[in-house]
Amino acid sequence: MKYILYYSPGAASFAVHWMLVHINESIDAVRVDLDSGAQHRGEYRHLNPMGRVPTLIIDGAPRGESTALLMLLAERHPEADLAPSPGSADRAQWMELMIYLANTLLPAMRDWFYADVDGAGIDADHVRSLARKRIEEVWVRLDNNLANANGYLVGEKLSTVDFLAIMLMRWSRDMPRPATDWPHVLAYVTKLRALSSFIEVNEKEGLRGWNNSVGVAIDC
Ligand SMILES: N[C@@H](CCC(=O)N[C@@H](CS)C(=O)NCC(=O)O)C(=O)O
Repeated sequence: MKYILYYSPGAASFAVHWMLVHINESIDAVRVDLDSGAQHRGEYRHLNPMGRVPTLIIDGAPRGESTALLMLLAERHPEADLAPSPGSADRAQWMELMIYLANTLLPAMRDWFYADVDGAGIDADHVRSLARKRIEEVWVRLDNNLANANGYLVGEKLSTVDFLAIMLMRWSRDMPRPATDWPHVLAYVTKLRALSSFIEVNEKEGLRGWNNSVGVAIDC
């Protein structure tokens, strides 16, 4: 049964969309207009009670949470080899980084972008200030990891961690210190943005900027 992905360009759905493009899965992609609040209305709220993207319909059932979806897709498509197999040397690091990004970076990003909406507006600057600190701590850690790596965050090859990390690094592009301020992160981003699947998913989502030929952000 074909996957149906509910997405918004460049949003938390991006990593899932990229992985599906990368493994050549033919999907139905349905755009959710976040600006008009479509995520909080009607049928979509039945699919995703929190009113967020992504939602991926898998065998007829709606599933959410980008990190979980990446892990699930890796399990469903072992031939794509996008997660170290259980018991392998790299498995522990893969799990640790997937959870670290989901637990630490994603919530801090949410705070950075949604401080005014999710909390009391009066506290928003303080929330953003703490979020920025947490986010930059992650870039420091990943930069250190990448200094001793071979171009990928886990082992010697592409994995779901890279889809997730690149999506989150992209989100930082208009922050006071984007992830690409860190030299090993910059080299890593440059390498992964050259992947044909990255270029293709950007085209499919209509994203401009933050690629190796332009490097300047235009869209959200
Ligand atoms: N933890 C969730 C975060 C999802 C999320 O916050 N998505 C944002 C877009 S990046 C969203 O749907 N925002 C719409 C809203 O909150 O109204 C995941 O990783 O899937």
